[in-house]
Parts: sequence; structure tokens; C-alpha cells
Amino acid sequence: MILVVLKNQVSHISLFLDFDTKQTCFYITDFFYLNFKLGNCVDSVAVVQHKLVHSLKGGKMPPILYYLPPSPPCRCILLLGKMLDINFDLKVLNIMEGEHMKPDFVSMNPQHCIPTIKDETLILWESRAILSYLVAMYGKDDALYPADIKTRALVDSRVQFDLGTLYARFSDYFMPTIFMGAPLEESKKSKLNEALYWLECMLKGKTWLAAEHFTIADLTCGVTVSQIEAFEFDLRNYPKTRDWLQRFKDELEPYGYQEINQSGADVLAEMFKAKLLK
Ligand SMILES: N[C@@H](CCC(=O)N[C@@H](CS)C(=O)NCC(=O)O)C(=O)O
Repeated sequence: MILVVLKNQVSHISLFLDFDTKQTCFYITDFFYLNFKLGNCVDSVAVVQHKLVHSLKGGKMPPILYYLPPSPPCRCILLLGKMLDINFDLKVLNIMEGEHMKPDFVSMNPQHCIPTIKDETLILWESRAILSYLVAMYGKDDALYPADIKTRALVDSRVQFDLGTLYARFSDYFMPTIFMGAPLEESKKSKLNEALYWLECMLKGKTWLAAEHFTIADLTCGVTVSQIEAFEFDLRNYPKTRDWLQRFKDELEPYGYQEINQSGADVLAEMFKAKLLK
């Protein structure tokens, strides 16, 4: 067994690499979370370890995900990443501080929105397109985005319903208050209720939105409805939606639901409440 010790100059961190097994077999550090510099990016010890092992194995680097934790479309990607065991190279982009308008990011994504991923030469934004790409590229099977033409058509229909109707109406109703302190508008509330009624109809006699099992349609719509619930919007008229939302939470519990989705939903809910009280 050959061991190579990589030492960091500024601390006592060392990585021991076993060239026979191509595994990092041991590392010592004074401070586990201490960051140090590798090339041009600041990475944690765990990330550096992952990158070194990955490059020794000759595998591709994991996709880079530009994101902000509370953003609902970013939460979808993080949850799917956990389901597919994708070890994203995470780059927080604080849109509240204008980081998404910096030239480096805008030259990559002129629409300057998150989530955005970079997977080797592919740069992709629009969360729902990212979801289907990641399942196709990293899924062990097609369950989350079924290849069967008619099932896929239903998944696409629900995913596009979320983009163009459910999330759009949710955003139209709540976001002006959250970001500009504008008063809530009754006409926009009715539009959101109409979309929720349509979702309720889609769930009639069904466990999941588009297939016999959980798909990316449930993921994207579920994140939207969980945010609506966190804003304490009245969901009493939608019993099938509430039952499905509970199944959605249970399904994602092993993949960090609380930490990834609920905590982000709560952060936005706090921002919303703070604006309502003003
Ligand atoms: N349809 C897009 C929406 C993305 C989006 O609106 N992202 C927000 C954060 S939640 C953003 O990046 N806002 C900054 C900007 O668009 O300039 C998706 O689902 O990815």
C-alpha cells in the first residue's frame, strides 16, 4: 500500500491517499470545518477529499449547483440531489446581495436566476428542466421521470402546470408582499385558490400526481404547496391535497425534508409575516 500525504500549509490538515484502493483512507485536522484553498476555490476538507478521490478514480466531477437555501426552486434540486445521491459542488449565490448580477454569473446565465447547474460543458437553468436532466443523467432508473410515453406526458403536464399556473399564481400573490411590502390582493388570492382547486381535481382517486409512484411532478408541485402551507394559506377546502402533501413529506423525510425544505419554507414564512406586521 502506498500512502501519499497531502499537507495544507496553513493548518495541520493532512489527507492520506491509498493509491492501491484509490480511496482516501484517513485524514487529520485540527478543526473539521476549517476551510482551505485549493486552486481558485475555497472548499471544506470533505469537499477536497471528495474531489481528490474523484479525480484519482478518473470519474467526472459532480455538477456545480448555484443556489440559495430558502429559494423554492433551489430546494427542489437539493431534494432531488439527495434522492439521487448527487454530491453537488454547492455554490451559494446570495441574490439578496446582488451576487447573481456579477459579470461572471451573468456571462454564464444571462437570465441571472437560480437554481443554475454546470455539469461539465452543460449550463442549465429552469428548475424543472434541471430535475428531468438530473434524473436522466444520474438516476439509477427512470422511476422519477418515467420513460413510458403516456406516463411521461402526464408528468410533463403536471410539471408545466406548476411552472405556468400553480407556482406562478403563488408567486404573484405572495412575492410582492415579501419583497416590496405590497398589500395582498384578493383577486390574486382567488386565482391561487382556483389553481389549488385544479390540483385537488388532479388528485382525485390518486396517491401521486402523475403515476402510481412519486415522480418529479410531485416534487415540484409539493415544494410549491408546502410553501403555501408555510404561509398559513387556508387549505381546508383541499383535503386530497393535504393528504398528498403529508405523503410528500413522508416520502422525502429520509432525504432531509426538514433540513432542506421545511427550514427554507419557514425562513420565507418569517419574512412574509414580518412584512404583514409592518
Ligand atoms: N422558473 C425558474 C424561476 C427561478 C427564480 O425565479 N429564481 C429566483 C430565486 S427563487 C431568482 O433567481 N431570482 C433572481 C433573478 O431572477 O434575477 C425556475 O424554476 O428555476
